[in-house]
Order: sequence, then structure tokens, then C-alpha cells
Amino acid sequence: MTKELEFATLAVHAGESPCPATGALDTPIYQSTTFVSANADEMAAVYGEEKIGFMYTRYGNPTTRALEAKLAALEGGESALATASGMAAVSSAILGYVKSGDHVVAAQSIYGATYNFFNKKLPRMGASATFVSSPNVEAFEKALRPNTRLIYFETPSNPVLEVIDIAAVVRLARSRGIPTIVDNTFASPALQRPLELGITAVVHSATKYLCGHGDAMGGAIIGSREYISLLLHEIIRDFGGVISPFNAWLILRGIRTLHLRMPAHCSNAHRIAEFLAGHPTVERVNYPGLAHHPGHLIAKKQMSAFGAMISFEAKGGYEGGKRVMDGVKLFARAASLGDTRSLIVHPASTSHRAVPPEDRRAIGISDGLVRLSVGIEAVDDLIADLDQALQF
Ligand code: LCS
Repeated sequence: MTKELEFATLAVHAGESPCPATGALDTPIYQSTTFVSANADEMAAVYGEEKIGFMYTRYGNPTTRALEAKLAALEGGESALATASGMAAVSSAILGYVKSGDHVVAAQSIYGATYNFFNKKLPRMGASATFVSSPNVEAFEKALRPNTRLIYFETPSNPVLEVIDIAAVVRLARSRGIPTIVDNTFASPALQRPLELGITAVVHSATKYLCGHGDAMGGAIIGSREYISLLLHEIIRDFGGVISPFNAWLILRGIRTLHLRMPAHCSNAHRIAEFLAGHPTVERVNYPGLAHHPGHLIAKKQMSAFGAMISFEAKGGYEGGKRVMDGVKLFARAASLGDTRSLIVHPASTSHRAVPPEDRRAIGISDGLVRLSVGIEAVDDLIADLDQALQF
């Protein structure tokens, strides 16, 4: 085969091959912490990495390796590292670039724990971050300092769905020689591939769309072979945020249907966003697929569809948001996102609790904002559920 394989084929096949020992077609779960060597010389050679082999699951595991190869193929990266959670991926990816005395420019509209990592953990190691509250590249440029070592953002962002022009940030960063990291969790590689636009590294909470079924925690970092090797040797092995082989296998299995799930999620979300935008009890809807969204044209340029995350404000502020949360019957009042089931959360009191209230308001997380992760149920059932919860 000379033609490059398409995304759907990679989602099913990349990184996996039948077990040479048994012929097992599905990748086995190598539920083993350690791996045996034939003799002392071989063991030393494997530990010294002169010989390819496995030694200890914190240093690498065959099931995890298959997941990493699939992730690299789907994002179009040279190499990937799977981690215990999205936050293990986010923190490790940042620590791969940032040391004491360094500065990071980060979008302010990001997941609450990531915000907390920049705001509270970087200062503990003598580094600092400046948050940019506008999605415009000029705002990123203004925040740069001579010691800026990293630019970090999410697009679309959690939970206000801010859209940032990836190619424009890449142009700025490259002109200053600064690496860039994008959290691609909300889009997944099925909709957006930042490495193809010049981003240095991509991170994921694999707990979300990659896994897809709400049953395994995991994270991923995709980038150059050199960077991933540095993370493996200098960060993950010492900080220890490795994924379990069983969770790696669940995520590997989930990814095989990513290309089928995402269009179903997206078309449901588009219908729901339009329904909410026309509803008399709804004041504001954030969804990049709606023409009035400030990032609509950029999203159209860099994503193949607009994703399945929506946030909105019902009339009545906090009380209105609470009534919607309490009124739904089919949507589950539950954290996380990217599940086959539809989920609803109140970001100010859950995912973005750690963000100071004035910072939350600066990026549009009002006290009444409600976030939906639209699942793959029948869309008319989801709309009927929201409609009955919005009758006030
Ligand atoms: N990045 C994004 C964009 C996220 O939404 C999350 C989790 C993470 C990273 C961290 O991933 P984890 O460690 O949980 O695998 N977002 C969550 C949320 O909005 N509600 O619960 C978790």
C-alpha cells in the first residue's frame, strides 16, 4: 500500500498487530508489572536501552505502547506518551519545557485544574504564568516576556468554548522560538489535528472522547520523538503518573470507534445548540457551530466539525442554572465529558471551582452557566428533556 491510510483505518488498526506468540488478534492486556530477562547481560542491556525490550511497567508496557503508537498515528505526531490521567499529561508536558525562572503565557480560558497548575504549582518551583483573557493572538504577543518558554491553550476551551486560531499562534511562537502546547481534548484528533498546523505538542484527557465510554482515566502527550523521550526519561519515570495496562486497553478499544462516535456527538450537539439558541428561557449559548459565535469562522477553518460541548445561560442567573440542572431527567448531573451518555454540569461549582471568582467572570463563567456534554442518544429525546427542564 503506497497511499497513506485514512483516519478511520488508523483508528482501527494503527499501533496494533496480532500477538506473534499466540496469534491473538486483539491486543492483549499485559497485566504485569515486570518483565523477565534471560541473563544478567541482557537485563543490563534492556535497562541501558541498548536492547529493545520491556523491564518494568512504569518504564513502559506492551499494551500501553500499542495505545501510544495509535495516538501518535491519529494526531500525526512522531511519538506519544500515555499517562495516568489528563492532568498527568498536562503537568508532565509543561514540566518538559518549564524550569525555575521560566515564564509561560497561557490562555485564561482553560480547564480549572490546569489553571490551578499554572497559578499555584508553577510559582512553587520558581516559574510563573501570565494568563491571557482574550483569544486574539495580539493578546498572546503582549503577554510574552524575554523568559517566556511556553505558550499553552485549549481550543475549543472548557467550558466557554473559546476558539483560538492555532495557525496564528504558531506563527507568533515560531517567530520567537517558543514551543506551543494545545489541549485537544474537546475536539479530539477526529476533528482537529494541531500538529499539522505547526503546534509543538498536543495533550489530551484520554478519559474523554478518546476513551469515549466513561470507564477509564488516562492522558496523552503527542510530539516529537526527542520531546517524548525526554518526558519518558526525565518526568514520567520520576513523577510516576503512568497509566495502568487495563486502562490503556480500554482507551485503545474506545479509540477504534472514535471516527463513528464523533459525527454522532457533533450532529446531536448542533441540533441542541440551535434549539437552545431559539428557546425563550435561554439567554446565551456558547457553541462554535453557531454563526454568532465569535470563533465560528476560525473553528470552521481548523476543525472538520464543531464538537459536542455546549455551554449556556438560562434566564434567572444561578437560580435558572440550578433549575435546569435539577429538572433534567435524561442528562446525567455528572462531571467529565465525551461519554456516550449526555452529561450536565455547573462549572462554577465543579470543574472550575479552583479558579478565583473574578477570574471566572473575566472569561465568561458566570454563576448561572451550565455545560452540556452531548452524547449519542436520539437527539429528539435529548431536546425534549432540555425543553421540559427549561419550562420556567
Ligand atoms: N483537559 C481538559 C480540557 C479537561 O476538560 C480535563 C478534565 C483535563 C484536561 C484533565 O483530565 P483528567 O485528569 O480528568 O483526565 N475535565 C473535566 C471536567 O470538565 N469535568 O471533570 C473533569
